[in-house]
Amino acid sequence: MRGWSGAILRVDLSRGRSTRARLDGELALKFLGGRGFAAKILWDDLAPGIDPLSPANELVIAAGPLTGLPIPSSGKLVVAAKSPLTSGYGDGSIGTMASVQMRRAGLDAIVISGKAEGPSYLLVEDGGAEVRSAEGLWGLGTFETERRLREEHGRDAGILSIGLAGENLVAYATIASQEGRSGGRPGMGAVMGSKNLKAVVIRGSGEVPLADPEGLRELGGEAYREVLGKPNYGFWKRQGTMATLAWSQANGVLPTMNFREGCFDGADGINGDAMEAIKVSQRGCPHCNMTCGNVVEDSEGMASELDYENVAMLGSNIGLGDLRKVAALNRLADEWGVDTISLGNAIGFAMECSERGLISERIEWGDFEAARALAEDVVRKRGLGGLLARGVKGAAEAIGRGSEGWAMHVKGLEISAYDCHAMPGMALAYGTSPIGAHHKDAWVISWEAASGLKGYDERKIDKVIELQRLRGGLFECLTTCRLPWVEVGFDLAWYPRFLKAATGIEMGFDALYGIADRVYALIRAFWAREYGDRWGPHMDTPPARWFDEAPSKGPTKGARLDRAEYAAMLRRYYSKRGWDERGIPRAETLGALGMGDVAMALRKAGAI
Ligand code: PTT
Ligand code: SF4
Repeated sequence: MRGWSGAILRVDLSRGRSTRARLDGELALKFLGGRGFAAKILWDDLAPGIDPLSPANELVIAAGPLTGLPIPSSGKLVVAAKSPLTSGYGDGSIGTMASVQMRRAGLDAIVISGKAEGPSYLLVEDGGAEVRSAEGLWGLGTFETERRLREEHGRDAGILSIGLAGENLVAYATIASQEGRSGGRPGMGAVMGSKNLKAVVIRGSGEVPLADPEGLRELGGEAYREVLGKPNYGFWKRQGTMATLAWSQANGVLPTMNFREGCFDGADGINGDAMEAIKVSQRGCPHCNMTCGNVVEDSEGMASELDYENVAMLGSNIGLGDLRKVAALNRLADEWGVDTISLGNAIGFAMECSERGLISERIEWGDFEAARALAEDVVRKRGLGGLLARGVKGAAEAIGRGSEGWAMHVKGLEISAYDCHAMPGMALAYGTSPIGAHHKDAWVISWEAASGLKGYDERKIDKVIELQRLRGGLFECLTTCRLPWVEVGFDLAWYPRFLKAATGIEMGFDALYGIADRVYALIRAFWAREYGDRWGPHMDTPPARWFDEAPSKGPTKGARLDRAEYAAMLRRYYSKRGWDERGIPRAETLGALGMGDVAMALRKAGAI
């Protein structure tokens, strides 16, 4: 097989054993890589109902056929497991040298099960894998952990690690790399922590077998030059994702005070221009020539790498308008290995509960010291922080008294940084995202705002599906960064060409969309198998706030979603996807996607 590395490494931490198996050709062709591999492995391996924090759960680290190749922005990996936050399928994408090293080590995926006896890290080197003691690393932040492992294993080792949040099993702990890359929002870091696994270190020395190595090199060179020549390239390099903040404010979709409003009075102080004024350096993922990691000095004198989502959720969403202080919260979240989006939601939720007198703690909007202390309580699971460490859904269930109404999540995963009071298309994207409320699968909002289409127009549904196929399917399975396409207009037509040069296989967009649909249907089946009777359209419905309360100012003043219209839109979405009225893929749909076995399993479980 060309293009794929050709092997999957399985590590059982309980037994301290590892095995290397050949990559199954059918798996590669039907699921491509990355998210596709992860979904298939987790579906096949996990018994329904397992505790996500038990040894029975598996952490899958997966590459795709383009990962780590000399083409634009290919240094990404998918990290996936059953989520401790949502009890459904969870994954994330992380930019890391581990992606390049994994391919050099001849691996397409690493599947980690069991639980090590004590604090450990996994060292993967070419053919071998070894579980080593991490006694001296347990309790350290992700930056220091990585520095120490780098001293031991070399500057270019690929390292994924967890911080305090992962060790303490915070339900939205992430996996970190390179002091500013973080992946696995739905608690992938907690899954590592539950296995006593502090880090994974990967080193390889081989080459990926390619169908046309010379052709790929030439294509890559041409592609890098094309990225450099894009008109938006200069601005992107200056501001990266931070440019989105001014756009969100102008369109009234900037999460403000726990998504109560879509405009923030202090937005100018935390936008891309404000960031540029204090920017000290820039960094990014391997193989990328449009690096977007903007580094600033934070209020505690430390380097912090900023992205839009982080700044919106730890800034406007908690009423904080001082960018250096926002940067300090962001840097601490990276050190502790906790998701900034969920953390910003949790703090905003707590501030609102405090304002309404539902909790005894006083936490004012915009109070940096209180937010910092609360964030530390979350990762150490102390007091109110312990409650918030479950996520806003879990916290609202414990607090009660109507607080579910402002717990901003879908399926238990906190909403990322786009307010949807006036954006039904984006609300549908959040509602139907395969991991819970995340924008990565269908960031339809910029198109929706520019389209001029009103309300619940059918074309919005089609656009959500198209974007899910491209972003959630193509990019997550090829496992490369989607930002060259999204942000500077790098042509999608490059990707089938890269794939042909890497694998020798000609796949057009129809075939690639077919793979995306298969992966989507399988992830749905995973959720349905887990949730049984508790599954239904309510799981795909955004929080009450967007239906019941309207923003008081800005371009979206007075806007709110309509329940009946949203429900009708969701039904149309299900029907277009070949899913039933509960949002579960029909047996014929699964059959047409070559997954008759999945239909049988769902029938046996009584789900269809
Ligand atoms: C991603 C989510 C995002 S999406 C952001 S900022 W964004 C937040 N980043 C966090 C962070 O940082 N630290 C932290 N402790 N928590 C964080 N939580 C949030 O996590 C990221 C970039 C970005 S920046 C985006 S949009 C794109 N996402 C991609 C994707 O999802 N797939 C893909 N094939 N390419 C992508 N390219 C871009 O990558 P999750 P990263 Mg991330 C510090 O992980 O779980 O997917 O959630 O991976 O290496 O940090 O790059 O405005
Ligand atoms: Fe990483 Fe940004 Fe480059 Fe994408 S564009 S690969 S997120 S540095």
